[in-house]
Amino acid sequence: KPTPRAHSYTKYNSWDKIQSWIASISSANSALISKQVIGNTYEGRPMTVLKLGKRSSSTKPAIFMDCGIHAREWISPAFCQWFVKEALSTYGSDSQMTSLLNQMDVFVLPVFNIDGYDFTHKSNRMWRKTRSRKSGSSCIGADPNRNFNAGWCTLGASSNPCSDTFCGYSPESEIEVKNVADFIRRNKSIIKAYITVHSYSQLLLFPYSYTYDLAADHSELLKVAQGASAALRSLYGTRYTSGPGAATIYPAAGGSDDWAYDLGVKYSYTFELRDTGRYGFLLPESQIKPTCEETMLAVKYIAAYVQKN
Ligand code: ING
Ligand code: ZN
Repeated sequence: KPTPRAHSYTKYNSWDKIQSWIASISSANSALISKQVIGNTYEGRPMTVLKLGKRSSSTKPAIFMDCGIHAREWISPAFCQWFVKEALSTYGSDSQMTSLLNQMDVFVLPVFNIDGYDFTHKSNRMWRKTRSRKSGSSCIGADPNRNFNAGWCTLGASSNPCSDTFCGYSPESEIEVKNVADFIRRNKSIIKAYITVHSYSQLLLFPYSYTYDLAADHSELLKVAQGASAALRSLYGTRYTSGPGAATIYPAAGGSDDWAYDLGVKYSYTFELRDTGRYGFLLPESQIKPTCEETMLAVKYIAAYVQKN
């Protein structure tokens, strides 16, 4: 058995490293973490959701968070790893984290689009989509954030399989999307918030992106987003803009946050992490720590709000 080496939270880890980390962190913290495979990716890699929270005799409400929907947005999986580490290391000392994990569970999917993420490490750093194939097209993959069943393929998405925003052949045609949607549907009664982490642009978005119509909970979603952005900014002065996706970034149908919201998950947010374009997807590793630290404040702000509401 090889000597275990410490996991680095300030590097962009390969899928192989993240997979070993998932196994070791959950076996070393069995009082606070359990894991479950929600299905396999197109290429057969296991999609593992970590459940963080103190064991309880009663059913707890939960928050679901995913990272790495898009392959090239490397800061996103780095944040999910950071979040898990911070949750474990501050449980028992940070009163907010302790109370959160006592009262709620947080489901974390560290890498949603594992096949794509692996491909960006081995072949094409700028790949965005999944890696699924279909006979009749030589182009590979669909955009998982256009493949959810929310105004599917009506706006800001392409029906051309060669496009980077290809919506797929049908809603949930991508197995990764189906696995996550099935998990959230199965746990619909306990999931109170959905958080999905992307990069870049420094935005905190909420529904809708598939229409310019305002969500029924627009003012509350905006108020919470603005509070979270202020918390984030308090650490290093990083400025985030909050608003509904369509008006704030661009109209785009088939996104996960819109789908979760329409399913009934009221607090549904998309983060677009650092930066605003200087490095873009190629954010230097030196920015992993400050980006994750400030993002923790925003996620904890949302979690605390959801916990008391
Ligand atoms: N941005 C998101 C994208 O999928 C988005 C923006 C958010 C679209 C929510 C739809 C719904 O295009 C990035 N950087 O991926
Ligand atoms: Zn993205």
